[in-house]
Amino acid sequence: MLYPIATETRMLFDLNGIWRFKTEDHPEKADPQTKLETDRFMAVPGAFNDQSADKDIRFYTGYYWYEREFSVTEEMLSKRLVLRFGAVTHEAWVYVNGKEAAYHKGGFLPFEAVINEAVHPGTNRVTVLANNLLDYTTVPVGKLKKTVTDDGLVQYHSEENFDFFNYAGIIRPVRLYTTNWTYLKDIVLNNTIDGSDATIHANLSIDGEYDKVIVRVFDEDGNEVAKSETQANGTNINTGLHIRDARLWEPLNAYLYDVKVELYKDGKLEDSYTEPFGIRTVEVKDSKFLINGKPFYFKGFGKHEDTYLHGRGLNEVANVADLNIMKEMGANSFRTSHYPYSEEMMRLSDRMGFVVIDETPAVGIFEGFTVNINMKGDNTWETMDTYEAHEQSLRELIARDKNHACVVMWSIANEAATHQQGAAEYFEPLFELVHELDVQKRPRTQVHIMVAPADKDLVMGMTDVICLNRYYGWYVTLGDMAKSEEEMRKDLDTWLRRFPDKPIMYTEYGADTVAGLHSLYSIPFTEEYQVEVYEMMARVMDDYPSFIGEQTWNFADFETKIGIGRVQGNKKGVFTRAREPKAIAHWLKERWTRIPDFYYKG
Ligand code: GCB
Repeated sequence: MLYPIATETRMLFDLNGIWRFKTEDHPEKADPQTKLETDRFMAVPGAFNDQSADKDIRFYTGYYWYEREFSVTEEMLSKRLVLRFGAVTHEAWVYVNGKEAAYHKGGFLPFEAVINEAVHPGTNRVTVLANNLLDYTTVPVGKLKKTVTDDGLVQYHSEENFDFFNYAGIIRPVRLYTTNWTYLKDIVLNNTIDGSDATIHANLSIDGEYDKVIVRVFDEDGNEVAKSETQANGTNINTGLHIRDARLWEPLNAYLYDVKVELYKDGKLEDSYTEPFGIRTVEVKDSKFLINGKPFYFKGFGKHEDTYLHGRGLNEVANVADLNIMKEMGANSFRTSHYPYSEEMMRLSDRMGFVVIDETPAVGIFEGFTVNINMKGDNTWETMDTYEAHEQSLRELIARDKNHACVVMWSIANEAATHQQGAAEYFEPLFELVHELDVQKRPRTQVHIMVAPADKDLVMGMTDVICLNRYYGWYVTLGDMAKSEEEMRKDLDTWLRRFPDKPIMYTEYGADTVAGLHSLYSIPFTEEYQVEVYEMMARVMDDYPSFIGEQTWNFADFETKIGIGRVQGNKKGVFTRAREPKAIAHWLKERWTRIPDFYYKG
């Protein structure tokens, strides 16, 4: 799905801002015909939870409405008019002037609808009925309880089967855009490199009548460096664009070409769309992760889209600041734990040269998940029914992010019960699907949970990189560094024995740390203890030649559901939620600025 932009042929309008908001006890009687009666307002994009100063809204589970007016001109109506949502968590019905225009389930991916039939010149009304319910058929997974009161009122309680707060609402931008009736539906880009030259391969999907397609590639100075012209040939066109002395997209040294597509009919420009594209290769070979043929070492973080007041809502100031802070620390990468991040963050990562492991929202596929590792369930693949939602999220994620240079690996799930019977049957088709959908054939992983023992795991053999989340010194062997080190080595040795040719990396490790808490004796929750855990783990990581990266948990403290193990959220941040450094930030900066992005392990 194309990102909405304004061009010579496309208009773009912003529907962000203040919307009316209301919770809904009776969705079955929902009537979007009349204007929403409410005195509550919410800013869009943003989660609603932290905007109201009302505990009932903060912890609200159920259905809710958003509504606002927008203007349409005659000129807009003469075009194909599209209403587009960056994301609504988690299930949404969209009405335009009371008529259903779109439906989408899955809270972290975009959807859109053509609304010409529903609007008129002048003032129109867009209404969204949504819910934040998660159960055993959704990704993420939730434990949903439904009770009916004596007077027929349905009340929901949905407990997160994962460790972050279930922020909800219209969390990403809402936009209106136009195209002509002949338009570029999609563009899929890939590249090959031949010596110092490169070829960009473009596959275009086109709707409507056209007789000629021109594709041009511009370098960052605006010079045209390649051009192809193709006569009309159905709804799908493949073209190659040869670039001499191509500049490669490199980690933290990004170079983006602009691929500009023009569709013509009778000499008239019908559509123009520009996609930024970084030329690079990604490959896993001989236990190494190669970017542009060179062994890359991942330094960075698991993150969350989580900031004060915005909740999970798009916060571009935080995004820019976070990437700058990471860069300052010598980091080069992050994982979009535990759901697809905003399109704006992906574009920014392309631009700044951050290397991204792109994760689906498939988190919590583990019956009886708890944050203290004492999981009770062992029957995940019988009790959960997430396959359909999981597959849909993969299709939509790859459709959205396929062209990003920053994306070097797909994470199909975080911490599923990969040691329980049924796991292999569940994952096999998903791993295949990713290869089928991604023309760049990027490596794939499933991020592995510590309680699925290395010798019992049924899925990691399908991955290209063994990504492990490990909490030595925290959930296990707390306070005992010698024992932690021993266990960590034992675990890595088992993986190496099982998969001697696969690279291994940590996608999570860390310790909860309350900023400002200190101790002479380095006890858990103090800043000293966090440093001690990292020191021990770094020593071991450096000992293994096929250990190709360290992404800590977490970049910053973040909100979670309440629980006795959570002190106003998860405190494993290297930074506080306000992005203030803990002692570990200085230690990590020192380590990472010494570690090169390439050839660290030879
Ligand atoms: C994990 C999860 C992550 C949690 C983290 C923790 O393994 O992947 O979502 O926040 O552990 O801190 O418990």
